[in-house]
Formats: sequence, C-alpha cells, structure tokens
Amino acid sequence: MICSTCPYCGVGCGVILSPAGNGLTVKGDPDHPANRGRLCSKGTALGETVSLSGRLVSPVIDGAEAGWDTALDHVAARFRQTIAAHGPDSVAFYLSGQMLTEDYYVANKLMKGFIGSANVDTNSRLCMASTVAGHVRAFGADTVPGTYEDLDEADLVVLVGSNLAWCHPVLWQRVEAARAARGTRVVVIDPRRSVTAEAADLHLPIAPGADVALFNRLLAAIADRGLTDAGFLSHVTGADEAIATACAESGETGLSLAELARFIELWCRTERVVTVFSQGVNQSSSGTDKVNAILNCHLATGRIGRPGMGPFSVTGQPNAMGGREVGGLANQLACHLSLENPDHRAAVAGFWNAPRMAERPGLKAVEMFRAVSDGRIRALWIIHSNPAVTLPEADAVRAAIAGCDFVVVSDVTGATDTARLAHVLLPAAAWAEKSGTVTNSDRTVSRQRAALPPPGQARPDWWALAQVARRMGFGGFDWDGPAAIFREHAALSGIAGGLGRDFDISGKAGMPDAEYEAMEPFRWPFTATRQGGRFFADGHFLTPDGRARMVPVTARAPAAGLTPERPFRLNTGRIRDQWHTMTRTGRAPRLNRHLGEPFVEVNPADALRLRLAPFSLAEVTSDSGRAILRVVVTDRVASGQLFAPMHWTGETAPTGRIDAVIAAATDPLSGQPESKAAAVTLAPWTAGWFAFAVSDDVLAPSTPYWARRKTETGLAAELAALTPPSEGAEAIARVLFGLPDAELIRSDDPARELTTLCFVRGGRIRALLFAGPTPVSLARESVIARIGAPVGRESLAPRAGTDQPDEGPILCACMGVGRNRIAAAIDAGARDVAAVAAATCAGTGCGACRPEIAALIAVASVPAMAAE
Ligand SMILES: Nc1nc2c(c(=O)[nH]1)N[C@H]1C(S)=C(S)[C@@H](COP(=O)(O)OP(=O)(O)OC[C@H]3O[C@@H](n4cnc5c(=O)[nH]c(N)nc54)[C@H](O)[C@@H]3O)O[C@H]1N2
Ligand SMILES: Nc1nc2c(c(=O)[nH]1)N[C@H]1C(S)=C(S)[C@@H](COP(=O)(O)OP(=O)(O)OC[C@H]3O[C@@H](n4cnc5c(=O)[nH]c(N)nc54)[C@H](O)[C@@H]3O)O[C@H]1N2
Ligand code: SF4
Ligand SMILES: [Mo]
Repeated sequence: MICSTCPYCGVGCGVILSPAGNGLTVKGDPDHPANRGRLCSKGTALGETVSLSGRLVSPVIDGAEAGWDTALDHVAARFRQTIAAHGPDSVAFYLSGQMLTEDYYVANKLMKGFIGSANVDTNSRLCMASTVAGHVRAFGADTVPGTYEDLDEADLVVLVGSNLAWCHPVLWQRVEAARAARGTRVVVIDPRRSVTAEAADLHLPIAPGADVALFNRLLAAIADRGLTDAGFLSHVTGADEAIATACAESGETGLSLAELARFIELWCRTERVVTVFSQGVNQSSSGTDKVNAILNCHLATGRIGRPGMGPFSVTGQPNAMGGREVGGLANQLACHLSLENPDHRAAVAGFWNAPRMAERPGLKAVEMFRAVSDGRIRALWIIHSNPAVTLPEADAVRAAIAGCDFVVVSDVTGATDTARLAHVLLPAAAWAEKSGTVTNSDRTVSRQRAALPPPGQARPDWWALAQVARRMGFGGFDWDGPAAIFREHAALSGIAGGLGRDFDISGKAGMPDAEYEAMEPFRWPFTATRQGGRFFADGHFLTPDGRARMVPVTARAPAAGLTPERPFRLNTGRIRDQWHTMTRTGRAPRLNRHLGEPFVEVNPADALRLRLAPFSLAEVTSDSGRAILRVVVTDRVASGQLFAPMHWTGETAPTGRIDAVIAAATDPLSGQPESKAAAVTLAPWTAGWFAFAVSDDVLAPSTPYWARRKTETGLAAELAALTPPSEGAEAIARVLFGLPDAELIRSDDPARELTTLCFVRGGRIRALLFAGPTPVSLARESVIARIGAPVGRESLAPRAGTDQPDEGPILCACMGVGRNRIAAAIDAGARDVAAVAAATCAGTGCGACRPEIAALIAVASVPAMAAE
C-alpha cells in the first residue's frame, strides 16, 4: 500500500495505491486532510487509466526510435546552437500545472538562471494567471489566505464562475456536508445553469463577463449600509476610491433587482462568507479586475483569513499552486520573488550560482506561440501539456508548432495533437510511476509516490531536464533524485522568506531522503516559527507599506462584441468525467459513458429559430475557426448563449476542437485568454448521412464529422457526412474497420431508414455499423455489449428501451448506473435522491452525480400540463 495524491484537480485528494496484477487499485486516503477518504468519479477510475497500451516508451527523433543518450545530446545541441545563433530569447519552454514541483523547479532554474531567458510559461496562464495578478495587486504576493476548513465553517458559500460539483467534486462534498451540518447557504453566480447552480440555494444567471458590475454593486451596498470594517481598513489603502468607483458602476449585471437584493442581503447579513472563484472569473479579458472586485468586498469588511470567511481561488490542476511557488510563469522568479526586483534577482542568482540570470519577464503563453509563429522563437520544449488543442486560436497554434525549427515534446503518449508535431518525443514516466510533491488549492503540500515501474525507457521529467542542462554545459543540475531537488527548493524559499515573502518552507530544507520519503501532507508556510494556518487576519500584507490595496475597477464587456454575423456568446468549460484533452480519462470506458461526444448546448428558443433539431449537428464559427458539434437543446443556457466542452481533440473528434473557435483576446494585466466569451455564428450542419459504429479493434474514420471513444469492448464512433458515401456503406465500413474480407451480414430496415452491417469472424460479432439519413437512434450501450458475442437471432439494431435494458448515458460513474435506470426508479416512485440511491445504488459513491439525479426528480415531479 502506497500513499499518493490524485493527479487531476487542485483539490489534491490523497489516494492509497495497491499494485494489482499489471494495474492498480485506488482508494481514497482516510487520513488525507483534503478528502478524508472521499474520491470523485475520476479519482475512483484512476486504476483503469494506467494500462500501458498507447504509451510512449522510448525517445523518438524525427519519427525513429532512439536511445536517451542520442536524444538528450540532440536536444542540448539544438538548444545550444539556437541560443548561439539567435540569443537566449529564441528558445522557450511551455510547461504545465500538472508537473511535479521538482520537475517544475528544474525547468525554471535552467531557463531563468542558466539559459538567461524568462521564456518559460505554462498552461497556468490559461488557468490561474488572473488570480495571481489579482492577489499580487491586492496582497503584494500570490497568497491564498484561507484553507479548506473555511468551507466547512462558512455560513454562506458564494461560487463565482465555478462548477464545483463537477470540477472540484470533493470540495463540493465538503460544502454539502456543511449544508447538512450547519445550514450553510450556497449561491452560484454563473450565466449557465450548471449542475452546481441547480443544486444551489440561489442561482444568479449573470450576463457573461458581468462579475465586476455585480461585485461593485455589492461593494457599494456594503458601504451604503455602513458595513465596512473601520479597524481592518486601517490596514488597507485605496478603499475610498474603490468604493467611489463601485458606487458609480453602471455596467449591466443581467440580473433582476430582486435577485440582486437577495444576494446583497445574504452577503451583508452573513459574516462567515467564503467567495470561491474559478474560471468564470479568471478566463476573461477582465479577469484580474474580476478578482480584485471580489477581494475588495472581503477587504472592506475584514472578512479574510478568519475561520469560515475569505476569498478563495480554487486551483484547477493538481500542482497549479506548486508551479506558482517555483515561479513557473514568465513574469515570476522563484518562491514568490519578483523578476523585476534587482535584490530578488541577485539573491536567486547567488543561490543558484547562475551564470546568466534573466532580467525581464518572458513571453506569456499566447504571445509565446505568436513568437513561435513568426520565428522569434526557434526551439521549443513542451512538457505535460497539449497546446495544439487547449490554447485559443488553436489552429494557428498548431500551425505555429508545425512550422517551428525544433520542437521537443515530453509526454506519456505520442498520440496527441501536439506530440504529432514534435521533432523529438521524450517518454515521460506517468503519474503512478514517479515521485515528487504537489501543492493543492489550500497550500497543502503532498507527496506523489511511485507505485509501478516506468515502462520501457520512460523517465521522470526532472531527469530529462537536468540531463539536457548538464549536456548544455551547466553546473548545479546533478541531483540524485526528487528529494535533493525539493531540499534545494525549500532552502531557496528560506532566502525568499528572509526577503519578506510568505512562501517559506525552509523548515523542510534539511530533511534527509528517508524523511522526504515518509513526508506527510503539510500546509505552508513551514518554518521554525510558523507552520500552516491562515493569512492576513492580522492586517499584515506583503506590499511595500505592508497594507492591502483595494483596487478601483469598472466593468468591461467581453472583448469580442456581438454582431449580426456573430450573434451568439460561446462559453466553454468542463464535463464531469473527462480531464482536459482526455489522454488519461479517455482510457477508462466508464468515464466515456457520461457524455461521449462533443456537443453544444443551445437554448430551445434559438434551436427552434435556427431549425436545429435535438441531436442534429451544428456548425459554430468565429473569425478564428470553426467546430462541428452535436446539438443539445436545453434551457441550461439562456437564449443567445451557447456552451461547449473543451475536451475533444484531433485524436477523438477533429471538428470538436473548441479552441479553434476561441479568439486569443487576453486580460491586459495577466495575459490570460478569454476562453468563455467568444462571439460566434451558429448554423445547422445539414448532414445527409449519419452512422454509429462499434468495433473490437480498428475504428479509423475519415468522414467529415466523427467522434470516437474507448468502450468496454473496443471502440465506438459517431459518424456523419453531408451526403451518403458514393462508394456505399459497405465499402466505407470495410475501410473503417480494417476488415477487407470479413464475413458480412447486412440488414435493411426501411421503416427506420436504417442499414445495419455486421462483420463476423468465427461466428462472433467483430464490428457493427448502423447508418441512415437521420441521427441514429439506438440503445448504444446494448450495441457495444454485442461486440464479441455470437451472432444470434435477435435484432442487430436494439432500440432504446425495447429489447435489452439500456443504461443510457452513465450518470453515476462510480456504480455504473445510467440515466434510464434512474428514470425508471423515479417512475416507480422514488421521489428523492436517497430513494433513488436505495433503488439503484446511484449516488452512493462519490456523490458527484447527486445534483443530476435531483434534477431528474425535479423534472419528473412537474405535473403534466393539462391539455388546453
Ligand atoms: N471534471 C473535470 N474537473 C476538472 C478539470 C477537468 O478537465 N475536468 N480541470 C481542472 C482545471 S485545470 C480547472 S482550471 C478547473 C476549472 O473549474 P471550473 O472553473 O469550475 O470549470 P469551468 O467549466 O471551466 O467553468 C466554470 C463555470 O464558469 C462559468 N462562466 C462562464 N462565463 C462566466 C462569467 O462571465 N461569469 C461567471 N461568474 N461565470 C462564468 C461557466 O458557465 C462554467 O459553469 O477544473 C478542474 N477540475
Ligand atoms: N476553450 C477552453 N480552453 C481551455 C480551457 C477552457 O476552459 N476552455 N481551460 C484552460 C485550462 S484552465 C487549462 S489548465 C488547460 C489544460 O490544457 P492542457 O494542459 O493542454 O491539457 P492536458 O490534456 O491536461 O495536457 C496534458 C498533457 O500531458 C500529458 N501527460 C500526462 N502525464 C504526464 C507526465 O507525467 N509527464 C508528461 N511530460 N506529460 C504527461 C498528457 O498525455 C497530455 O498530453 O486548458 C485551457 N484551455
Ligand atoms: S476531487 Fe476528484 S479529481 Fe479532484 S483530486 Fe479529488 S479525486 Fe482527484
Ligand atoms: Mo486549469
């Protein structure tokens, strides 16, 4: 049994790993302070993602396998030559908040101290950069004041732009527990009725981007009611201006006066309020101002750093926080030190014995890839990220990477949109195979520990970075393992502490290897005199004068204005059971069953107006690109708004890459792109041919639309084309399945306009294709279950709800219970979540599906409207 940490979200749940056969069993760690044994659907399915199929197991140079020595020499030589010819700013690293602290530390040291450029940026630019900028403006440092216990002890939790039930499910469970224990109220501020909004006491469907206008209304009300905390304000500057600006705010919130009044009343009346914020705040062209608008309200009332109250940025990735600590962003140094402060630079240069310190900030992610595109950057190393999918203007980013002189990608698989463009691929040891530390949203540092041997030649990322540094001729990169790197990082944080920074874990700097091995989770700071706790209740801040800043901010509309040609506001984000570009969660069949295809949520009124039928296909177009997505008609989104998930890629649904559509408009201070407010056109994509295909092995579509997923029995795909294939369905199917000669049984159902092709070998079904002129309506999970079965007499095309029981989309991933079974339980009389759980077991695992079950019950409980 090995204690480690989940590699997905910033909740940072502790897990207990037990190697079993070739795989792992994964359980929640009852002793970890973040989760106390709980896990969500993604954490629960971790054991299913560690299989070695598709893993990158050896370095690859220009498509040919190579040894590490050759690959590392090659990378070092190309970086050295590029720097010699074009200077240090002609090279760059693009990193990730999923790297371990030790990996991150080495990359940052190499680039900022030895190569002498600050062109090291990370996907945290797309994620947390606005929060970092907002924290620094208000507090003088990027410090999260509170802890998770505040969620347990709050009387009001306000979730701003956070779909907590899906994206931080274990924190949502803590909030639910607080509701049950102390009656905590929950407000969700989100233009979309997310499952979290549905479960809240109050949902404020704010106009997209209007958060500053809303929090300015709140600040004005706080001042108007005399609720400012005069004592605390003696530790704050800028209050008068911020309040005056708030009182003058004229921006629309999109909310009714009653909704506004209810929110203001709740916030003003409740001292213990935690305002949790996430990507609805950060991913905005006014993201930093949104952060400060929220911080202003907490500073004005002194509700910060005390039990049950404070602003709380929940981090997305498992080590988003650790990346900020090592200085992974292009405008940071290390340990919360500033690149632009000569004393800070000198201190770090001395500690590293650095020959060539970067002296000014490097290029931020969006700018970095523009520099790749126009040839200012000629050598690029991408580690643990998939920017060809996840950066805005993704088609341009993909072209930029493809056109770059020299691209190195470190990944666990070569089958990603980005890895396919690399000159050199380096095989990384994956989560369960490597050791190091991560820091979660509440500053708790936890160990990740290896439980499995790395396959083939896979090695940890820190090792590859240190090897390249040494081969470039640099000293100071000869650690024998992550413990040594961690000690160095901790020692540097002590120097930062001496310079007045609060990120100081120097209490861990002298730790021997054995202690690092056994290290229990701890919260920073960690020094001889101070360990863990909250910040700022004492009124001491990290600005030059020690006082916090209230920043006057005014609402701005999203960067892209709506026009008659681009009349829809496109919002993007996450679904419950997938992680980003699905390179890991997509390997677990049960996680692919919740929502198996890229989609766009469209309000019923808009769907009617545009003649978009449910489950038809629609084209979403902006000035930067287009996507083709399955239409989900739902009033979760308001008229004029759309929502699409970010997860699909060239590997899983080439026309579903939503970042192709997102313009690279960024926040002027943080450089974070506006991923949630594109101006787009929506139109039917009038396919004349639809198909659903399942296979035990090969499934290689080439139709203009396709989306493919892994299943329990192989692969499944949705296909569509504008016209039926001229060569006929059989020819298409034989190529699709790679079965040129297999025995074929064909059946045509004229009533349903459905053709079924069944490929058989040895009396067993290998592959099935169902095709027709309209979206294929079938019990998909029943079809998937037929692969490998003997060809029987029953219909090859099961209809939903007819022959075999069909689960439909899986709502409870932990227990494998689908929407149809839950609906049946509700039909049979289950009237609350507990009754559904008793009847089906749904909702008894991680609980992330409970809001969806509650929603089904609510819908079923609406009395049928009397016919008029
Ligand atoms: N299942 C799952 N969980 C994850 C991840 C994942 O990929 N899958 N990724 C992790 C990562 S890296 C991150 S950063 C987090 C993100 O976690 P969240 O921020 O909770 O997730 P998102 O879905 O990106 O966006 C949250 C909400 O912002 C809303 N929103 C859009 N525009 C606005 C606006 O103008 N104002 C307000 N107030 N709200 C708005 C959206 O409608 C959406 O519901 O999730 C983490 N957890
Ligand atoms: N439209 C839109 N775009 C968005 C967002 C949005 O809400 N909307 N959200 C943004 C946010 S918040 C984020 S955080 C980003 C995330 O975007 P990315 O970081 O680009 O997405 P991931 O899929 O997490 O990419 C991680 C890569 O690392 C690889 N990998 C896994 N384990 C290891 C390892 O141990 N070592 C190495 N070297 N590689 C490994 C995976 O196979 C994968 O290719 O997306 C951003 N993009
Ligand atoms: S909430 Fe889920 S994804 Fe996040 S750390 Fe915990 S188990 Fe992992
Ligand atoms: Mo993120």
